[in-house]
Amino acid sequence: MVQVTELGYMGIGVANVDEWKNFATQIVGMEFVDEKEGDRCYLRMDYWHHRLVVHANRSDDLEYLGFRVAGPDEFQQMQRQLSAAGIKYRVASDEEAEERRVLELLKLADPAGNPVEVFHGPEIQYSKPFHPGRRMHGRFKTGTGGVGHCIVRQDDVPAAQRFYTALGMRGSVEYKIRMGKRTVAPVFMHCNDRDHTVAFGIGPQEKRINHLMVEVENLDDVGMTYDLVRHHKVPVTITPGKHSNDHMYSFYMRNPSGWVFEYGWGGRPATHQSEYYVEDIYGHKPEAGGFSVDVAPKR
Ligand code: MBD
Ligand code: FE
Repeated sequence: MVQVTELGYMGIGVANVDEWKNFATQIVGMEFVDEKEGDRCYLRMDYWHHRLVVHANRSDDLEYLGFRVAGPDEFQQMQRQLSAAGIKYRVASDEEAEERRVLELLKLADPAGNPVEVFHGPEIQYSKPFHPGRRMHGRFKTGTGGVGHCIVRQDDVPAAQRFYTALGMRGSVEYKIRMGKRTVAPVFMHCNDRDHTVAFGIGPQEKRINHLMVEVENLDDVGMTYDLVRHHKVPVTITPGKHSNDHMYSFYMRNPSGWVFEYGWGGRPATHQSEYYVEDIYGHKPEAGGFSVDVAPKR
């Protein structure tokens, strides 16, 4: 079975590009690149041409998730694998692949309709070292773990689990959290050493995306970012704490689109065996809006 190897890039739609530029560079520490394409800009975290594409389209939500496969053979094999699983996809045109700065590209959607792309061959700019938007002690921890992880909306969790398994991921329920009469049992999927790359099953969500987690190599960058967030009064949705599954020390803050960034350090590698937890190690208390899982189900 061929596997996706990482969340390589993500597209987001935003209403206020200036506010996003300020947030991404001055709060998060990403590098902002404007190539004068008019309707989009880029955010860098490492040598890649970009890790986030910021589309000026007012959606204030996820536009697509870009999953990498190793090369041309895996790209062909993935198409056979998707067909065998009954998943519809489209091979993107050369222009569409170039638009994403990749060699080849597939376009599909997960069971909740979140746009998904599978690609190989990203443009890596080794002549253009990452230049953080503001001082950083270290760097973003991307590498083989990709951009980070995200929690996305799914209304049929088993269907979503089957879909991401067909992409070559593994995973299962990792928490059973009591919320009054309800139990929330989110599923966490991984495809590399990062504990999870995509997770879902936290209940109804207004947006496609709940949060994107980015990881830094130096704990002091979490501390410095937290001070910046408090100084600039960015809403903290979850206070600093440590997760039971990936052992990540992190906090969560609201971004200008109203969804959330998780800023973490010290994640442990995926265990590759299933476990579940009923609470985190410490911290992670809800503040401005919390986990957004305490809303009543819509149906
Ligand atoms: C995570 O990264 C996370 O966001 C949640 C809600 C639980 C465990 C790990
Ligand atoms: Fe997370």
